Amino acid sequence: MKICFATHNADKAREVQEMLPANIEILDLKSLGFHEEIEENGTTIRENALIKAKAVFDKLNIPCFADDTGLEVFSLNGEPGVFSARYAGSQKDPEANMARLLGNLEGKTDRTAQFKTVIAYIGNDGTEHVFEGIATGHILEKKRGQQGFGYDPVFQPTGFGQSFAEMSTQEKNRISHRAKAFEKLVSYLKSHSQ
Ligand code: ITT
Repeated sequence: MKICFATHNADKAREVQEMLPANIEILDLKSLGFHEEIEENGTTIRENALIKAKAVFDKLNIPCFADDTGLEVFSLNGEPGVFSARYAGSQKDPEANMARLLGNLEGKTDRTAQFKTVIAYIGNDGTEHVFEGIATGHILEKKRGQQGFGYDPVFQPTGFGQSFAEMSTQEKNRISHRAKAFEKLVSYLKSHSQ
């Protein structure tokens, strides 16, 4: 069974492949000759994941999944959410995004937040399935740590004394929003590929 992962990132595709048995083959967009930019113009993380998966399924006609992730801060009404990558502008600069976030939280006592990953999967017959992974935590007053990417230096997961950026990749991957969503997808694919 061949399944497309709607990403241009071959490393992401390899990571998922390693979680799956050999009868399921994960192909990224490049290896399928899909080079178009997909416009992520949804108003939610879920919508964007579905937009990406549908665009690729419509073109390639094989089972396909796409992921989208955002950071939701409760006292900011869920911001940056679907705008996480370009919170401080189209240059998608993580430092500027974190600076804007810390600025917007100045003076607020509630700093609770969650990372959310949504994976949209479209099966052979066009049916849609959605898998969600959440990591709860809070936004720190200041950046801490050098690992990871994006908002990791300002996010401390619930039950831990370290920010995501102070954890090793393996530690973060055990508890992350992305890992949880992919575990759900993988267990679905395993039980539906016989
Ligand atoms: P693709 O859609 O091309 O995969 P993207 O940059 O849009 O890449 P995501 O949808 O996965 O990436 O994430 C949106 C933004 O949220 C991303 O730019 C980061 O700033 C942030 N982000 C996502 N996952 C994160 C994580 O695990 N830790 C910290 N920040 C994260």
